[in-house]
Parts: sequence; structure tokens; C-alpha cells
Amino acid sequence: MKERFLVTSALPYANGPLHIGHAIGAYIPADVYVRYLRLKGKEVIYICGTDEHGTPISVQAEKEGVTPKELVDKYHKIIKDTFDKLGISFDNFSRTTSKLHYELSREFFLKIMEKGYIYKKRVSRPYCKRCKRFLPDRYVRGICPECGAKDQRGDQCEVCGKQLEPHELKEAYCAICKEKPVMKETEHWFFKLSEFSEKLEQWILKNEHWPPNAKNFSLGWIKKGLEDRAITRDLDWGVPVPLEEAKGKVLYVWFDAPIGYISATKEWAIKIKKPEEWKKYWKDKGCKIVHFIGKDNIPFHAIIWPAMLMAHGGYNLPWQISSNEYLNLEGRKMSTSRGWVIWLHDILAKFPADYLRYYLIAINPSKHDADFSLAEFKEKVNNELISNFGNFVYRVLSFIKSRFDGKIPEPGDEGEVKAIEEKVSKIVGEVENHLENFRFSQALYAGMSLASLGNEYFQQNEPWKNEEKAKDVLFICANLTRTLAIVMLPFIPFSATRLLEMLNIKSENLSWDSAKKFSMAPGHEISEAKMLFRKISDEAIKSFSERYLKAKEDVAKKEITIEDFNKLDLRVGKIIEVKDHENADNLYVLKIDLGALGNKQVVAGLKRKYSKAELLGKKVVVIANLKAAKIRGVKSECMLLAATDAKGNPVLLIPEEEVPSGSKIK
Ligand code: B3M
Ligand code: ZN
Repeated sequence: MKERFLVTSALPYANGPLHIGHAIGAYIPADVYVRYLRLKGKEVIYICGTDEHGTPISVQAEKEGVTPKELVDKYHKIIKDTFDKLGISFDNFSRTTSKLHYELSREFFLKIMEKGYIYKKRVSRPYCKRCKRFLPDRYVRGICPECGAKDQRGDQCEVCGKQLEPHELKEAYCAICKEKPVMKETEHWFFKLSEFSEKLEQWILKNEHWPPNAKNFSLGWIKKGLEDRAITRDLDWGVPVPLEEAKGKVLYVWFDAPIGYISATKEWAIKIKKPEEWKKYWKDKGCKIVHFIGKDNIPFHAIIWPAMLMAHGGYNLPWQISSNEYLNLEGRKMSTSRGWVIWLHDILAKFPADYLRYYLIAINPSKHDADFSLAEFKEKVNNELISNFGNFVYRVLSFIKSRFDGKIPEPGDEGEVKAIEEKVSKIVGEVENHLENFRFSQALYAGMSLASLGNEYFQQNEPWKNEEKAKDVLFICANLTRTLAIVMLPFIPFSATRLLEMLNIKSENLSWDSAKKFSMAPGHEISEAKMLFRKISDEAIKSFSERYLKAKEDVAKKEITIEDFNKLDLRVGKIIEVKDHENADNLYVLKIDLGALGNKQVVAGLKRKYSKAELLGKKVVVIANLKAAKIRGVKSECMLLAATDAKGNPVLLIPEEEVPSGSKIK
């Protein structure tokens, strides 16, 4: 029977676009692995989908002023479109708001409950009086009790990785309105995670092939003692808890999300009109389930999800967890909240997907955090992918076109052919070994060493000087380009497919093992000889860096802490006088009534947008404790807050209803 694999990538939250960290975190490595398995003739499906519940969705929906459903519909499409452009070859890309997923999540919960692994408990949870809601994990910020890091989320400390419950944070505050939360009674349903410590430890110790980061983290966590975990939340967005008494509560997103791997597989089986096919992967023993994730998802994939599967008892456990470390950007930690990211759709609009795939795999952060630099991106693509792989292919194919009328020549020296073929076969074996052991960067470079071998061989034998010798050289090199096309297909699928077209070879039913043989026969006619790639120019990198990163650089520098924010004395003020500035046509000199703080003078560039009459009596938002300065010789003692409209004109921020002058803003 063929070896069977189910490969998954972490389900991306449908709350925003994807960035380069996502790409190398859990998607490109998985896609390389799956493409390789397909070439090896394994029975493999690649499953993923968007994770559409949880506080990240609700928070973003509120930010965008839409419903959670509208938000996930929008980003499910954007994310799927980006994956298509990146060449991520899912067999099914589903979503956790599917009906099938809701049914399966409910069934899963009830089954585990029936087995006695879920119980109800009265607990007190952080509640925000101003927002009038319980604050789930990510809505609560505060100081990590473990390492003292500030501004940490209530589910996991980003600095020391400790799994947290929101109420464990010190000096907690509401992530939305900064109010200090109060503890309020509620009841939740708990999963008896503690009961699986023993079983999990045995199981993890047996998994010798696991990467150290997943293994060590999980064994360490078990040593510290696993605690039962609340798997329901007081939220209105999520899979409703399937119990009459739990009205208004939903399943914790990390309870339902991994079940999405199974529901997406079931959906795939229905789509291919073989509704029972999913059982081959989740029920039949022997299927190897491989989860590709980013390292912050290790706790859920190595401990909680397997415990849920053990508790349920009806599905296979994961076989491998391939988790990547973080990707930094130009020496700084990437951060969506601070805008310090490169969005995938932006960079894919400027550079071919294979360039990005090549570079990200080359620097793949599998053992330690890696750093994405635009300069290095250009250097590796130009000096490795193009100069080595691209040039080798072009010189061989154009030589065959020009000297052998496009046909592979008949070699004379069988011994030479055999010797080189053996070398090539060994290298293909090395690539294979790296891929089987999830060493993607090493696999890429082993594959690229075939192009170096080809370039050296071509150069040393100078086929342009000797007609007879040329037949051996070009037979060998032409077959080497075919081997390269197969071996590089998992890494740079678009270019490798293009190369196969130029070699006039069908890309269907290609086998990995056939790359070890020179099977392109003499007389085979190639179809064309074109450059596969175009170098990345300095201008292209410079303009992307200037226009794109520079702008973000400014934003990224402005990151402040809650303490910094609290230094601002923001007030509501009333404009009680408007005069022209005697030394500047576009400036007004205003007098602002700040209630108990008295009146303050401010110089403001509002003339383009507002008449004096429009401004007089208007309530505005003011930074009241700004150090006074002189603007064109006139004293300005505070600052009005304004945004900029599409034409670049100032638009004043004003309170949406009547508030007294001098009211504090927090
Ligand atoms: N939605 C992604 C994250 O935590 C999360 C993965 C779920 S995989 C079941 O960034
Ligand atoms: Zn609040």
C-alpha cells in the first residue's frame, strides 16, 4: 500500500492579509514537502482553511466597523487569493464558519463530555464595566507574572512564551478602553487536560522524529504540570456551546480551530465526491499526519490538540509537528500592530513568487529566528538562483538550439555519462534525505549544487571548441536540466514547470526517482531556449524599500508604551476666538477654553479647510500639556488633533456629543 500523508498548515486568522512571516512560518515549507511527496508517488492531501472565530476576529471587526462575518468573508477571499499567487497547492482550503465545521465541533465537544473529560465550574473572569463585556484572553493586557514583560496578552506572553489565563496578568487593563477590569462571576466548561499528562509524555517521548523546539517545549510544560483549561468563552462570535444551559457562550477558538483540520478534510472528501475518503486519513492507522505551524502554536499542537484527540478517541494523532521560528524584518521583530511587516500581496505585486519562495526557503527559520533583508533578497536571487540555476539552463538549451538543431545529441563516451549520472543520483538522494527530515534550506542548496555541478562541467569541457566532446557534454547537461526541473519543482514550481515546457516534457506523472536517471533520450527535441528569470535591479529594490519600508519605518519607530500614552493630557476644548496669523497666510491663531485649565492659545493650519465662523464655538480634542513653542513668532501652547482627508486637508477630531470644556480624554 502507498504511504499515506495528511499535511496541514496552521489555519490563518481571517482578520487581515498575510505577511512574509506567515509565508515561511507554516505555508511554503508545507507546500515544498507536499509537492515532494506527490513526486514520490505518495498518497497525500494538503489541508488548510481560515480560522474565523475568536477575539482577533471580533477586535478587527470592531476596528473596521463591520460584523465578524463580513470581516471573515472579506479576508477568507484575500488570503486564499494570496496563497494561490504564492503557489501554495492546497487540496482543500476551507473555513471554520462552515456548517460542517460547526457540526463537527459540537459533536467533538459532546463526545469528550460524554467521556467525562469536560466539567462545569464557576469562575471569576476579567470584566470591563465600560465595554460591558467579559474580556477574553487577547482583550486583557498587563504584566506577565512569569517574566515581568509589560503589555502582554492574556493568553500567552510574547516574550517568555508562558501560557497565561487573563486573570494571571498583573496590573491588567482592557486592551480596548484601558479601563481596569473587575473580576466578575461566570461559569465555564473545562477540559481535563491534567488527566493526559502521563499519556502525552509517553506519546511525545516515543516521537523521536519531532523537532527539538516542539519536543522540549512540550515536555517542559508537562513537567511544570498541565492544568485543566476553560474551553468556553462569554463571546457572541464563535461556535455556540451545544448545551441548553450554556446560552450566550461559545467554544474557545483554540478548541474549535484544530478540529478544522478534520472538518476541512471531510469537506474535501465531499468535494471529490467520495464522502467517506476522509477516513483514510483520520481513522485508518498508518496515515502520517503532519502539522506545519509557527512556534507560538506549539503548545496547542503538541499538547492540547493531541489531548483532545486522545479524549475523543475517534481519530489519528499527529505524527509530526514541523514548527518554524520567527522571521524578523531588516533586523527588527515583525509586528502587524506596529505596521512593521511586508504584506505578501505587496511584494508579490513587485517580484515573481519563485524569487520570494527561493529566498524565504534559503533563510528558512527552522532552528533560530531568521532575518529578511531586501538587499539579501536581491543578492541571493541574482547571484544564486539566476546566476547559477538560470544561466546554466539557458546556456545548455541555447547551445542545443544553435548547434544541434534543438535535438539532444547522441553521446559517445558511455563511461563519462555513467560517472556523472551516478554523481547526480547521489545528490538527488541528499535532497531527498533533507526533505524527509524537514531540512528545507539544506534541501534547496543540495538541489542547487546540481546546477553548480553542471556549470563547472560545461565550463571545463568547453563544448564550443570540440564537436565530438560537445555531444557528450550536451547530452549530460540537457539531462541535468531535466533533473533540476524535477528536483526544484517543490521549491520554485512556476519556474520549474516553465523549464519542463522548454524541455518539451510533460509535467504530469513526473516521478522524483526518475530525476536520478538521464532518461531524456538522444533525438528528443526541446521546444525553446529562453531565460527563465530576469535579475532584480537596484532600482526595483530601492523603490520598494523607499516607498514601502521607509514609510513603515517611521510608523514602526513611533511605538509607545501605555506609560508613554498616559503622559498625554488629552482634553476637550472650546474654540472661543479665531484670528488670522499676522505672519502666515494659512495659519489661524485660536483661543481655546479648557475649563478648569483656563484658556490656551494655539497656532493651527486650518485655513484651507475651515472658515472662522465654522471654527468659532466648536468643541475640539486638544493635547493640553504640550510644551509651548513659537510658530512664526506667535506662541502656541497646545495642539488640536486632526486627521488628513484624501486631498491632504486637515479634518478636526471632535467629540461625537456635547461634553464640558476641559473634560479629560483617556
Ligand atoms: N489561527 C493562527 C495563529 O495563532 C491560528 C492557528 C490555528 S491552527 C488550528 O496565528
Ligand atoms: Zn474596555
